[in-house]
Amino acid sequence: MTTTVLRSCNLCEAGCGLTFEVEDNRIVSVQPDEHDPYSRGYVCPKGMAIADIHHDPDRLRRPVRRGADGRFHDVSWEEAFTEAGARLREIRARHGADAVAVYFGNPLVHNYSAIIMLGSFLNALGSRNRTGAGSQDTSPRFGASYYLYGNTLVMPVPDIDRTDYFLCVGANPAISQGSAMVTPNVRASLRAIRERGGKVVIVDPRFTETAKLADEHVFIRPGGDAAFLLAMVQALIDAGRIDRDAIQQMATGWDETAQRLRAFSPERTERLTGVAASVTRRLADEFAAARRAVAYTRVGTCNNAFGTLASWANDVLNLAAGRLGVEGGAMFPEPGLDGSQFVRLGKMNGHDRWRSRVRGLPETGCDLPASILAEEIETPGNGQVRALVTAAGNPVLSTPNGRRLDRALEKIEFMVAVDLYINETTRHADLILPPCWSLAEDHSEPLAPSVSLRNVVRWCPPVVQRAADELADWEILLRLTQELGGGPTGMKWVDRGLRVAAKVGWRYDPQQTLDMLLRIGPHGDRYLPWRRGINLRKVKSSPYGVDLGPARPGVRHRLDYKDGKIHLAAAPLIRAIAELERELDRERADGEVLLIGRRELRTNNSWMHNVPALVAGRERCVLYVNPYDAGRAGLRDSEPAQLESRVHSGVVPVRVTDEVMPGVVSLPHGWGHAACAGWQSVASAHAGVSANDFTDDQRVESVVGQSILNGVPVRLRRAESKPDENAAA
Ligand SMILES: Nc1nc2c(c(=O)[nH]1)N[C@H]1C(S)=C(S)[C@@H](COP(=O)(O)OP(=O)(O)OC[C@H]3O[C@@H](n4cnc5c(=O)[nH]c(N)nc54)[C@H](O)[C@@H]3O)O[C@H]1N2
Ligand SMILES: Nc1nc2c(c(=O)[nH]1)N[C@H]1C(S)=C(S)[C@@H](COP(=O)(O)OP(=O)(O)OC[C@H]3O[C@@H](n4cnc5c(=O)[nH]c(N)nc54)[C@H](O)[C@@H]3O)O[C@H]1N2
Ligand code: SF4
Ligand SMILES: [Mo]
Repeated sequence: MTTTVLRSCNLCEAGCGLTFEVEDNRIVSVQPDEHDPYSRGYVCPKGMAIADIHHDPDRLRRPVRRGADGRFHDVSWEEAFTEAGARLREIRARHGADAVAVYFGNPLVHNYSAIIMLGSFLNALGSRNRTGAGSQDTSPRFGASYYLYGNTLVMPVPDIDRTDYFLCVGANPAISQGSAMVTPNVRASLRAIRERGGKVVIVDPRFTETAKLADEHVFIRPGGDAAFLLAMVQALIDAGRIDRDAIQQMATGWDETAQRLRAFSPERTERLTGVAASVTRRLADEFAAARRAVAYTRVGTCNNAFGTLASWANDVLNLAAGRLGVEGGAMFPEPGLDGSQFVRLGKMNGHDRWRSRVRGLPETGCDLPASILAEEIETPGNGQVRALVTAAGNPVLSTPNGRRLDRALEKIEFMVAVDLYINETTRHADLILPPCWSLAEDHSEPLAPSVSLRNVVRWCPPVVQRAADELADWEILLRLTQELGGGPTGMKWVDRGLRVAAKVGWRYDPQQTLDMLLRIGPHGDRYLPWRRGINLRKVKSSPYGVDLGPARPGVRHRLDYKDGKIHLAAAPLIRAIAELERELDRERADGEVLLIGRRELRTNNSWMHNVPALVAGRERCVLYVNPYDAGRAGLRDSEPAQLESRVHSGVVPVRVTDEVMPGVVSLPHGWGHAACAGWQSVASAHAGVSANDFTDDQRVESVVGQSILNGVPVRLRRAESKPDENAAA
């Protein structure tokens, strides 16, 4: 019998609607859901391939242990948990909790039950050495939000479906589908802006797929964004186009901010940004004159020099132009499932409450920057990291100077990975604990609602039933938590109660926590039967979820600050402005070349490369080089180049194109799969090289210490050998 299951895709924030046909617990087809009220039939190639992960013969089905010969052998779940628990407890007892580091990757952000249980696991473990993908894409945004609004997870979201002027800096939503901006079918939304007479402006060192859909594209030197955005605000001040009422009503610290901004005239910032002063002034005029306008910065500005300042400057620009908290501007979601409440409850709301041992980099929202991992493992002394737990992450390919981490992991005492595959990182693990693929679990986006102006809470059932011996991510994390003496909620008295209840057959399920978060959230029923608010039962009763209506204008209702104001002039930001000012006049080396990244529609960070449909066709791991730089280095199209940074020299295939600006080269991240030849047959046949072999773990952003993955100084010359396919270790 064929059954149909509706479900939103959990591979990225867009959450497109998919329709699955299932026969005898086998997925026989995946189609776009034309009836989904939000995505209306839009999906991307990754979503269409989501079931291929489920069917992939290379995906791990059973826990495995690495033998002395480097090969992996099946073990039972019981053996695996007992061994993992014993080793982690032993290392913690001998060297303290910080000796066990934890890295959690991007897919967990789309998995509510895993993220809830990760919190309990971290609680039970008690290590301050925790880090993850968030410290490579969003920590600067979290830091800016923490200081501006008092909460890391209060983020303004561009109201692109109502704006008339979209200034998009350092994001490529036509490919990424939008980050910290839930917008199903971004391309349609961009087209609609232009159709209603509005304008789309893209500021990017590459003429991107999004730029091709825009009215105007402006090249900017990597790392120039904070200066550019501050110059935009200064241009508004010069032109007398500041919305003083909005600033006065909403914020404190404007006078100090304005005083600091004087150094950032469009003329003075020109050298750092590469954006002509006349262009900056014209864009500022257009931004002020448009009926509705919004500025938006994302990952290209975040994993970059001055990333926190750029996120901050973006909000200052919106505020100063009267575009913050208004329709068609940058608005604040008040989600049914409220991430800002989650971080408050979990005591995650903060910055710089502790620092890493070796380099003294600060935590942001409880996470340390991922670039600390290798040095914390290598550097002897009190607090040295001896064990690592990874969950849904691949830091060897996704964090800077990946080869150093690769070498460090060879020597680590003990490592456990919760992952679907044996990959460049998990191949170092003593134990790999594979969850069932997410389609065998229920689904509700835990964090996307916090960055979505369409305030929808949706819950989706599993598409297939998992096999009897499979476990979900949350169950694996719960078992590890229990091995460390903790329980599912992380609250001692509740967990004690749950243990008693378990004796009479009552079973904990993360849906209970989800229900609780919905009920105590901004739209919840507060457990009062007479209240109209939401709970999980109501959410479940409708296949497309509950629509809680449009975002409210204003910002006050989203602030954690008691004075009800946005705080503009926090000390770390003021220090960063001073630092950036010094940078404005720094001489740059002649012929400087900066490496940036690239995402493509058929890639998802470092994984999904084992799906044949997603790696078919032209080679994707190619270095884009401007004809000017190619000429200087004597490079020709389709020939290999020797690419060299402070940390690595390797051979990469070249494409000569004026899509990138002179002085900038672009290589996508997430490739470099040669080391997985025995374990991922498809990915290793399309190995490519890892961009993060070249990025530098010692160069970090100054406020939150995030990895600088874009704007890495490199040298180029003709290569003698063939592309080196990353013959790792
Ligand atoms: N140079 C450069 N580097 C970058 C970036 C860049 O722009 N340039 N971008 C950065 C960004 S934004 C990010 S988010 C990071 C991503 O970096 P990571 O989060 O470290 O890595 P991913 O490539 O997303 O790897 C996801 C891993 O999770 C596994 N996995 C997938 N689904 C599941 C699941 O449901 N459960 C479990 N347990 N495992 C699962 C996959 O097998 C894979 O091993 O990379 C960063 N690195
Ligand atoms: N297809 C696909 N979609 C994805 C992902 C994927 O791997 N593949 N990953 C997902 C994840 S984890 C994330 S975090 C989001 C990220 O989504 P986005 O925030 O849209 O990030 P990117 O697509 O990396 O685009 C960043 C842009 O910044 C540009 N850039 C680089 N350096 C600079 C700079 O200094 N200044 C400026 N102004 N621009 C710069 C790059 O050329 C690039 O066009 O995408 C998500 N969606
Ligand atoms: S854009 Fe693609 S990956 Fe993202 S939710 Fe939609 S179908 Fe899934
Ligand atoms: Mo990301």
